[in-house]
Amino acid sequence: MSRIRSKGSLLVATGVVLTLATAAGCTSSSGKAGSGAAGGAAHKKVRLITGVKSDPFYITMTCAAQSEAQAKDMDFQADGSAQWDVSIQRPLLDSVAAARPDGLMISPVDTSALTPSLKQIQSSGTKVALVDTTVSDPSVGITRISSDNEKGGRVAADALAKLMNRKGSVVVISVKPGVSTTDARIKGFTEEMAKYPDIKVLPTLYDNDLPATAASQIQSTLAAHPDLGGVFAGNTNTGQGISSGLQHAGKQGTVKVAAFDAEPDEVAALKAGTLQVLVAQDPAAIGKDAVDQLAASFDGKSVTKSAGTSMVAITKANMNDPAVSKYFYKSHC
Ligand code: T6T
Repeated sequence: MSRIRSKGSLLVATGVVLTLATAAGCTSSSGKAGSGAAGGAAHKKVRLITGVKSDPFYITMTCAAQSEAQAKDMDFQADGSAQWDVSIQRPLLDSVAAARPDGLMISPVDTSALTPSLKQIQSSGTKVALVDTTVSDPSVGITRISSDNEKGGRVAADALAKLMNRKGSVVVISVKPGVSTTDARIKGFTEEMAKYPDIKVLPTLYDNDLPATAASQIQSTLAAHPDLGGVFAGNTNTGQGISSGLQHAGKQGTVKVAAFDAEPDEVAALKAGTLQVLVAQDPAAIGKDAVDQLAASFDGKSVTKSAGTSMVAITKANMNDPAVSKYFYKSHC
C-alpha cells in the first residue's frame, strides 16, 4: 500500500483511506497542552453539553472527554439534548450556567440562537470550549475543535462521483439549516460536485435528524428522479434513514450513498452494501483535545484557538483494517 504524504493530509493511493488531519492556529508554546500536568486543572468543575445525548458520535466524544478529565482530576459531568433542538438545549445550558462551572464544553445546535446565553456564561468567568459545532460570533469560546467538515464534504463528493461513473442525479439530505458542521459538509460537497458536469445536484432536503423522514424523502426523490444515482447523507441519522428507504424501494446498492459518520448502524449498512462510503470523524479526539485545552487554560498556558481533527473515508474494502476500524463510533463507553 503506497502512501502519498502531502501537506496536512495523508492519502493512501491504493486504498480508499484518506486521513485528513488539519490543525489551524498554534498549539501551546510548550506543545504539551494538557500533558497530564494537573496544576490548575485539578478539581475544576467542567460540564459538557452535547447536541444529542443518544447519538454515538457524541457518546464517543463524551467517553474520551470523561477519561481525559478523570486523568486530570477534574470534576466532570456530561449531558445532552434529547433531540437536535434549540428549545431543548437552551434549558440545559441555563441550568449548567446557574452552577457557574469553571469550564463548559458544548456542541451548540444552532450557529446563533444560543450565543447570548454563551456570552453571558463566558462573562461570568466560565471558559467555553466549542466542540464539533460552533457559533458565528467569534468572541464565543477560548477554543473551537471540530473536523474539517468542508473537506469531508469534498471527499464524499469525489468518492460518490467515482461510484456513479460521473453521471446521473445526486441529492443531499441533511439535518437542518443553521448547523455549522452539516452546513459546511453541504458546502464542500456541492462545490466539489460542480467539477462533474454530467452530475446534476438536486435541491438539498432536510430531515430534522429523523431517520424516518430521510427514508420517505429518498423514496419520493426516487419516484421523481428515476436517474437518481447517488445520495450524500449529512450525518448518522440521515444515513440510517436513507439506507432503510433505499431497501424499501429495492434500490440498495444501485443508488450509491456516501454518508458522514460511522456509528454502528451505518457500519452495518456499509457491510450489507446499502451504504458505500462513510466519512468517519474522530469524536474521541475532539472530546480529549477540548479537555486538554481547558486544562491548559486553567494552568495559564496558551490555548489553541481552533483545531481540526482527522477523518477517514471508509469502504467495504478497508473497513476491516484496524487503522480504519478504530474510527467506528461507540454506543457506550
Ligand atoms: O455528524 C455528527 C456531528 O458532527 C454533527 O454536528 C451532528 O450530527 C452528528 O452528531 C451525527 O449524528
